[in-house]
Amino acid sequence: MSKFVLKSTVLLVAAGIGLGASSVWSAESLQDVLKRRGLSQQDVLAAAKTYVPTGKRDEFVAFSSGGQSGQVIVYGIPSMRILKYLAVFTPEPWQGYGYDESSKDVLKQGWIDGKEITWGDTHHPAISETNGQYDGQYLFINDKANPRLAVIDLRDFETKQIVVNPIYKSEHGGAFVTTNTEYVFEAAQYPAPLENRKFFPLEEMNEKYRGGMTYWKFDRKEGRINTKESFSVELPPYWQDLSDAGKGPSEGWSFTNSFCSERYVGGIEKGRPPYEAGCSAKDTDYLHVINWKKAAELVKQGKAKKVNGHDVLMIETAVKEGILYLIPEPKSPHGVDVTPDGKFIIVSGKLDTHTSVYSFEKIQAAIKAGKFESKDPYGIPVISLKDAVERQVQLGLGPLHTQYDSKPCIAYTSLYVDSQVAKWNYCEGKVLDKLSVHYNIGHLMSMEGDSAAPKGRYLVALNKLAIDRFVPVGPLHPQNHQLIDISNDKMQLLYDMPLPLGEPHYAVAIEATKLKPGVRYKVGTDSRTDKPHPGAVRAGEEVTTKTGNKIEVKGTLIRSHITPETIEAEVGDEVTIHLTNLERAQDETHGFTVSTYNVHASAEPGKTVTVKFKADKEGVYPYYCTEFCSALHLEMMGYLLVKPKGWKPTKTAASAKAAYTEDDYKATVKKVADTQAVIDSVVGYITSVNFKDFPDVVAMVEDATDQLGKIPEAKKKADEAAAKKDWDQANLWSEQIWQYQVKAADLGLRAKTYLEQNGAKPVK
Ligand code: RUQ
Ligand code: CUA
Repeated sequence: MSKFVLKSTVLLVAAGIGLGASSVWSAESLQDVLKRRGLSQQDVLAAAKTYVPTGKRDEFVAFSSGGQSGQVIVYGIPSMRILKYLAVFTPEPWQGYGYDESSKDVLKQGWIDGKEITWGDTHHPAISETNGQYDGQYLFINDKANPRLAVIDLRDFETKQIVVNPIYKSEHGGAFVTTNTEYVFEAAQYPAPLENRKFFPLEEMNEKYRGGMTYWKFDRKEGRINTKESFSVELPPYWQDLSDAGKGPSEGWSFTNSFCSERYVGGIEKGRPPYEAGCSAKDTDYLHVINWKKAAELVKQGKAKKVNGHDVLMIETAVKEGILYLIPEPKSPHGVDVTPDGKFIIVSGKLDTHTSVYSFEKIQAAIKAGKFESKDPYGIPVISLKDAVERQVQLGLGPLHTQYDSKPCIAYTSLYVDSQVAKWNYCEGKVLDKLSVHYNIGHLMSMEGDSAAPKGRYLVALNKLAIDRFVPVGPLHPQNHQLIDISNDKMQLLYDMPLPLGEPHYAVAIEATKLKPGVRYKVGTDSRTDKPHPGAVRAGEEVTTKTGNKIEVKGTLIRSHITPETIEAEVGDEVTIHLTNLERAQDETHGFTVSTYNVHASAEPGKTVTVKFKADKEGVYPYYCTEFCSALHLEMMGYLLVKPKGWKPTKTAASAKAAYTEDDYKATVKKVADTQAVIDSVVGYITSVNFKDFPDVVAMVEDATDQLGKIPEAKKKADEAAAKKDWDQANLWSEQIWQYQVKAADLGLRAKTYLEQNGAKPVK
C-alpha cells in the first residue's frame, strides 16, 4: 500500500501534474530549502558532517555522565542521537532497575550505613583499557555525593556492581583506570575523618581530617571489583580533585590534583570569610604523585593499616617507602591529563592563565637525586615546580581540562572563563587555534582522547550553561553538548545537542566497532550473575507452588501470552514471580508489572527476571506485558487474585451458553489452512537460501519453530472438542492455533526481508 502511494506521487511529480510545478513540495530544490530555512553554506556543510541517514550508524559512541540523575547517557557521534540511558545509581523503571529483584540487589550494594540511597552525582566515566587503549568491555563511573563506584558490563550495558568507598565521605577524582585496568581509582574530595561515624570538630582539620586515593582492584575475569584486594593511600586534608593514570614510561604511577591546600576552615555565618576566599589564597596547590604499583606491593607485605576494615597505607609509611611526592601547581588546579605517550602531565589552574606541562622524566630525576625543595606539614617531600615543569603555556582564562588528538603533540584545553576551546601544541608551547563555545565549557572530550591512542576527528564541548541556545523550557535549561570538527587545522562548530539530564560532567567516546554487545541471553539467564537463573523454566515446565504463605511462580513469556494467566493468593501471601522470556528474535522484549504493587521488570530475549511482593490487600489485580511486543500485546495479561483468608468458591465453572457454532469453528479451520499456505511459502524461501549463515535469522527461525511446535497440542484439543460437538472449545483452540501461526509468519517474514536485504544466496 505505502509503496503504491509513494510510486504514484513520484509519477505525478515526474509528469508535472499537480498544482503547478513550483508548488509541488517534493520538487523543492536544495537552494529552495536553504532560502526557506535561512541556512548558510556553512550550515549545510555542518549538517552534512553530522547527518546519519536512516539505516546508517554512528562512527563513535559516547558515554556521558548523567550528573545528578545518577545515570549514564549513551549517544552516537557525529549524529548526537541519544541511544540509551544506563541505570546506575538511580532506579529506572523502563529497565526494571530497582523494581525487579536482581537490580534491587545491585542498588542495595550501594546502601550506606544501612540507608537506602536512590540517587547519585555521577561525574567521570571511564572505559576499560588494554595496553592503554579502550577495549570496549567495561565502563566505570563514580558518585561524588555518596562516595561510590559502579561497574557496567558493556556486553549488555547493565550495571553489575556498586562499591561504597570505605573511608571517604565524598569523592570526585574517579573513575580512572590503569593501563590494563588492573585498578580503577578514585580520589577523595572534601576531607573528613577516615573512620566512619566519628566526629572531630573542624578546628581539628589539620590533625584529624584526611583525604586519600583509593585503588579498586578490578577482576577482569569476574567482571567485578574485588574489594578485599583494594586499598587506599592516606593523603593530607588537601582537597583532592581529578586524577589520571600514568602510561608508557609513567605506567605504575598516578597523578592527582588538589585545591584548598590552605586547609581553610570557613564559617561565613560566624563572620569568617567563606571557603571560596580561604581556599584560593595561596598561589599554588599540590599535585600528588603516587607510585601505585609499589603501593600495591607494600599492602601485600602487610604494611597497610586497617581503617573500617579496609587497607590504608598511611602517609608516614608512604613517605618512608618513597611512593608519595608533591609538586606545587598553580593555582586551584582542576584537570590533570597524562599525554598519550605517557611522558608529560598537563595541569591547568582554574585561577591561572597558564597551563603547565610537567615532565615525568624530570620528576623521576628529582626523586632519584633526592632533590626536594621542602616537606609539607605531613612530611611529604615536595619537588620544586621548576625541577618538574617542562614548560608553561598561556592559553586563556580559566583553563580546566585537556584532551588529545591523534596528531602528535596536539591538545585541546577547555577555557571556562573565556568560553573557548584552545587548540595547542604542547611540545612547542604554541597556541594554534581558538573556538568560542556557548557557554562556560567544563570538560571536553575528543574521540578516545584520554587513551594511549586518541582517534581525533571530533571533539565535544560539555558546557555548563546553555542560556539562549534552545527553545526555552523554563528556568531549568537543558545541558548543551557541542560537537566540533577537529579534523582540519581550524576547528569548526557543527552541532548543539540539548541533553535533558544533568549535569553531565565528563564523557568518553569509543569507536563504535569496538563495542560488541549481545542481542539476546542464553534462555534462562540471570543477567546479574551471568549464570542460569534458579527460577528459569522452559516452555511447558511452568509451575506455581505454595508453601505456607509463600507462593512461587516459575512462568514464561512469549508472544503473546504470559504463562500462567492466573495467580491465586490469599491476603498476606508473599508472592515471588520468575519469568523467562523464551524469545530469541532480536528486540523481542517483554515487560511485566502487577497493578498497584510497584513492581516492574524488563525481560529481554532469553532473560529470566524476578519480582517479589507481599499480596497485602484483597482484590483483583491485572498483570500485563509492558512492551508493545506484537499485534496481540494488549492480550498479553493475566490476573492476580488476592482472596480473603479461607475464601471458598460458591460456584463451579458454570457451563454457560455456547458462544460459537459449528460454522464459526469451520471458518476458523479454513483461516488456519490459508495461513499455513503463507507459512509454507515463506519456509520454502528461507530454506532455499543459506539462512544458516545468518545468526539473526537462525534465532528468528528457532522462535518461529517454537511457535509452530505448539500447534499439535492445540490441534489435539480442538479435535477432541469438535468430536464432542463442543464448538466453544473447538473454535477457541483453533483460534489459538492461528495465533501460533501468526507469530511464526511474522517472524518468517522478518527473516525473509532480512535475507533479501543482506544478500542471501540460493543453496542446492
Ligand atoms: S568536573 S568541569 Cu570533572 Cu566533576 Cu571538571
Ligand atoms: Cu509481550 Cu507485550
